[in-house]
Amino acid sequence: MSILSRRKLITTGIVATAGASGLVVVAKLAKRYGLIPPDSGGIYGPGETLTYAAQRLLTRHSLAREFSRSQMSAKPFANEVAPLGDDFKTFQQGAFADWRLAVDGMVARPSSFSLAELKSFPRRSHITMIQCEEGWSYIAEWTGVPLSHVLERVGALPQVRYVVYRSFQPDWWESIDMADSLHPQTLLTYEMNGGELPVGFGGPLRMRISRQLGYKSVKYITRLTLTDNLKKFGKGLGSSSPEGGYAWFAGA
Ligand SMILES: Nc1nc2c(c(=O)[nH]1)N[C@H]1C(S)=C(S)[C@@H](COP(=O)(O)O)O[C@H]1N2
Ligand SMILES: [Mo]
Repeated sequence: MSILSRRKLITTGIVATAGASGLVVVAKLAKRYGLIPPDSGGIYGPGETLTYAAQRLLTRHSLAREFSRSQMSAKPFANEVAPLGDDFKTFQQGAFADWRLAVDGMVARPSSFSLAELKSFPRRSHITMIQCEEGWSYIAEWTGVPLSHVLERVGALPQVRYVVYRSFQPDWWESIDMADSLHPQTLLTYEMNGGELPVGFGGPLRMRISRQLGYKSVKYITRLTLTDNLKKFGKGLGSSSPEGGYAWFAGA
């Protein structure tokens, strides 16, 4: 949590310097521009709103730092995941030929894509750092199709405000706003460091969110749902993270 709490400290510092009137301005702006995060209730709620609103007002289009090839980590660390089970093994034995990405919700054309189809779409790579909330990090090259391209392809409706993404592991699901969904570094990745994305790192398909902590980069993606309202998903807090005590917005 160190990065998050440091960020909160900085944002809180800015606001403290700006004085009480500054806080009122941020709250008003947040409301006016719909910058209230789904986990804005509870004791950390005002802090979450402040962090999210300030970030979106100041850095909506900013890029995560990209590194050079020589800075890539020699030994990236794959965080352990819960056992994937026999159904996953069956997919794996078939070289994931049967893996599908379903796209539904507020779209003109609900769709389902194979990996081969996703790989035939425009591809982008970036060498960025992934940081776990527990403190460790590594730098790797990620390659995949920009999420924005998939959204365009399925005909995202103009009312869409969030993309919910789900994993083969039902306990792992997240959502992001349109600033991140349309962000050029947000990729549905299928390659890492120039090779196939290993299962340990989320293969065959992993959402890579470059500007947020590692837990937003969910592994084993199976479904995207476009929505204007996060209340109907899980406990209504936007993702599984706030249900476990972590922030929905994890700007790193
Ligand atoms: N499906 C799934 N996605 C996941 C996780 C997980 O356990 N299952 N762990 C998350 C966490 S907490 C982090 S920090 C990163 C770790 O990424 P890495 O294994 O590439 O280091 O993946 C995230 N995505
Ligand atoms: Mo993590």
